[in-house]
Amino acid sequence: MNHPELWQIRFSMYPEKARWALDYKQVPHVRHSLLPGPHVLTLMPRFGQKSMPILRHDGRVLKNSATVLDYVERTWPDPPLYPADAQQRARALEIQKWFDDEIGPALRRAAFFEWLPHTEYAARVLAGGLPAWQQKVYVSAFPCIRAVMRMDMQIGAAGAETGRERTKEALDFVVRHAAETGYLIGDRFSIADLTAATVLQATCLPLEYPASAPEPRPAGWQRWLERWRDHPGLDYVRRIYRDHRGQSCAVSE
Ligand SMILES: N[C@@H](CCC(=O)N[C@@H](CS)C(=O)NCC(=O)O)C(=O)O
Repeated sequence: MNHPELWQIRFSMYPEKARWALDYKQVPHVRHSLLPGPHVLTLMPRFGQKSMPILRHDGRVLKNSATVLDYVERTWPDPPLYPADAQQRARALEIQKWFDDEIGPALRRAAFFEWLPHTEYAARVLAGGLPAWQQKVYVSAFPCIRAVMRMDMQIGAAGAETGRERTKEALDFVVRHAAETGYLIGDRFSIADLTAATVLQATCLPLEYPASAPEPRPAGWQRWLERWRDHPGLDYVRRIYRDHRGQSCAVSE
């Protein structure tokens, strides 16, 4: 059986979009989980790109989460993630693009600003699931890896401030636009909700998110979560995860 293969980081938003779409459509797939840092050595020689998700299926290689989701939608159309109506579909894809290109990177800068300084905690979450000795090696290497991540994602105090503003803007957006039907487009779950909930999951860590965020949490990370605790947008994120995330269809990880 020719299963699609997904290259991913477990604890990350854009690969989560791809996992969710495949799980939602009950497509069995193989996940290759990589660690930030060493991932470059695996991906660059093979795909000439270091950012994930990357999906390989039937001789095709799809890069970038929107392209991956478009392929998944066309290849396994049921249940649909794209609205049937052309205007609604265009609007849903616009919302996906806004979350992908603007909100995601801004939110990630703000969240990582609080999260990355906690070496042991951050490295162990990223290396979750690996044997203890590999986690230990990763913790030791993490200060160097983190320096590259900070440069790559332009993480700093100014970006964190903007990131918090944009996160609030996005939470306000979902409250406003899902007020009538519970969904961002029309009256059913679509790619717009999948993307919004995925990008915003870091504000409330829904139970169904398939990566762990163990307690006790370091102070900065706890402060980030408490900042959003009373925002009504979290009800939307948790509800979308609870009602639509579904079970993993990974055949091996
Ligand atoms: N716009 C891209 C963003 C992808 C992205 O930033 N992926 C992150 C994981 S959340 C990544 O792979 N980072 C590692 C790197 O770029 O080296 C998409 O939608 O796929």
